[in-house]
Amino acid sequence: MINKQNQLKDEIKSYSIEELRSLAEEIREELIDVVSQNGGHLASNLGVVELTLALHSIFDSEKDKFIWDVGHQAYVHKILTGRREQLKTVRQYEGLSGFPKCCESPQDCFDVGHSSTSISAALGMAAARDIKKEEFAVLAIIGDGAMTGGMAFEALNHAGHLGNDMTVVLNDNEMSIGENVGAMSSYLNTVRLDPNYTKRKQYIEKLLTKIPKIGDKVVFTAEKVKDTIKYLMVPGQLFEELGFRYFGPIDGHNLEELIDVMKKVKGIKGPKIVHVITKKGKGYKIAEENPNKFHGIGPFNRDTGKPLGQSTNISYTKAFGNALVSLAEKNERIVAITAAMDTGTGTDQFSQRFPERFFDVGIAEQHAVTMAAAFAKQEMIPVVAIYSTFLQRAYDQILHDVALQNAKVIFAIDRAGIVGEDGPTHHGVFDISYLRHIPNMTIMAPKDEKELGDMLYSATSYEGPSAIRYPRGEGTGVQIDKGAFDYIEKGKSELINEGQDVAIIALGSMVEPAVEAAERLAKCNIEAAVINARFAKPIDEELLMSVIKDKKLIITVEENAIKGGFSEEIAFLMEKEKITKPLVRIGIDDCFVEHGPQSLLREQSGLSAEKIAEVIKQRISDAGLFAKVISLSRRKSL
Ligand SMILES: Cc1ncc(C[n+]2csc(CCOP(=O)(O)OP(=O)(O)O)c2C)c(N)n1
Repeated sequence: MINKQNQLKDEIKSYSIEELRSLAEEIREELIDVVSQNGGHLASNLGVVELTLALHSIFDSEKDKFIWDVGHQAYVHKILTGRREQLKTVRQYEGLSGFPKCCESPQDCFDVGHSSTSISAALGMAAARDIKKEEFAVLAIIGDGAMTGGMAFEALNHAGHLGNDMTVVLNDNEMSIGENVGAMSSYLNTVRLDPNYTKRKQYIEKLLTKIPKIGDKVVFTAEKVKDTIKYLMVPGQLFEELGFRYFGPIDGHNLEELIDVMKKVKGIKGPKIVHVITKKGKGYKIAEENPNKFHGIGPFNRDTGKPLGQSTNISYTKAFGNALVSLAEKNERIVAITAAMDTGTGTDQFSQRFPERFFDVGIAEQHAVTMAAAFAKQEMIPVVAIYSTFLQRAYDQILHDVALQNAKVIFAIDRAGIVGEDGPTHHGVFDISYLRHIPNMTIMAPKDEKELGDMLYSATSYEGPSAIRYPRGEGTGVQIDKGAFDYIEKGKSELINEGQDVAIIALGSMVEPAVEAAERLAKCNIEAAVINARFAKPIDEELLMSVIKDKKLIITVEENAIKGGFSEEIAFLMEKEKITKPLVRIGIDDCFVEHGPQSLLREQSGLSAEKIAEVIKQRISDAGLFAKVISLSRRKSL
């Protein structure tokens, strides 16, 4: 895939600073062009143009390991490592991934998409290198947002202890997706705000070397003095205490300074941290002024920054945010917790309305869940809003801290199902599987955005933990009366269509295509009953049994991995009730779904109305289930 002849990373090693500067400008233009057309992570990439050029000027990514944290900011790295031409395909189906991907280039040495993994990965590579007595540099490039994640702290702690040669490049733009939170962020702020820091540090270090070392007591005192002065005067001391040599803060848009420091760092062994200050959205005024919006964005007009393509219906995220605020207005026990994703999860509205009941914990999903369990123990009603894919991080906390104590925590699981262009690191197709087997857990999925509000409302009066999973994107456009909710009894499904031949049991986002599939089948004289399951657990045994007992074929449809998914619940029911009718399970196969448009990926995974109808018809015909259908199945289209 890589154009070996023309890798910019090799060419730039002989570039003057002037040439690098003009390349930086060219790259910025390309980034804005491509992302305005394809969508993607613009602001973070614009912020690391000079940093990436400096790293590639000094290190060689064919030998040295560049490990990007989260990986959303690696577009410039892709441009420099033989993928400049292909960048226009980024995030498109069969095009470049929006994240580092080893199968795309050997210079992407570690697959990523989730936050705070880079220092662990760097340490593993450095330790392996040292055992094998090889020689290469290892760089973890991590943002200040990703630095709030527990894994980053765990890895720093361990790396300082092991002492392997590696460099952490801390790309500090004072932002996570939105404003960064936490004590680490405040700490970095004190370092960042001290313009005379470097000069003072050099002066103090010179001074300290002059303290005479005569006799134990004096040495001890001298060391104490050194420590105290250093602590007071060296803002990077926290990292030094952890066993890292600290360099910085460095202007991340000053190529000379960056290159100079990278050269120095390359010559020093052991764990090092280079603290680089960058500006998110640098060079594109609209993004600089609104870095949150341009963190991850769909296609937009590059002159105005306005998104292209208007949605007609409100999104599930927005519907959730609205319902949460309405409920919290009447119930003071409701608190909302998010892990660095207030806008993404729609909790931003809640945060403005009820700041004292809102908690953005940073990129710390595990902590978010345990904190929620404790809120529940104190009779509060915590709503934890986290994307399906990121909640994977907190499996043990859900099991050990929430479910085991039957704590009433409500999980609002956004982006459940196929998300589209962000690809396999972000598809939320495992949450039913990782939640279903946990005792005490209730799992729901609404058929539309109104039902999402009803489920949230109902969950506030269920006992124990519940999870509501809903997809990325627009709702169905159903009418919602603000603040008016219908109670859904726990475990109660809804029969949408009667039909005497087959039963389609659909969950959440799959109810709409299932209804459409039934309409297609009806044209072929196949009568399909459609059930809106609503609950993946507990299931509505009574209603399900009444519908499926006399059908010739039972079909389940879910936007989750088939393995461990909702269909297993139906299979268990059929086994228990000794129903031997054929069961067709439609869902995500045992594979990772690649990136591309959400609708295309759904179609390819067999989750469109057309595909559902085709499979049912095929199955009926293969098994010769009933005569009227066999003859009809010879018709070409449904
Ligand atoms: C475990 C996990 N939680 C949440 C996210 C969503 N996310 C992607 S980037 C990001 C912010 C990263 O901020 P930072 O590391 O400072 O990078 P920047 O974009 O500011 O350069 C978040 C929260 C994620 N990728 N992984």
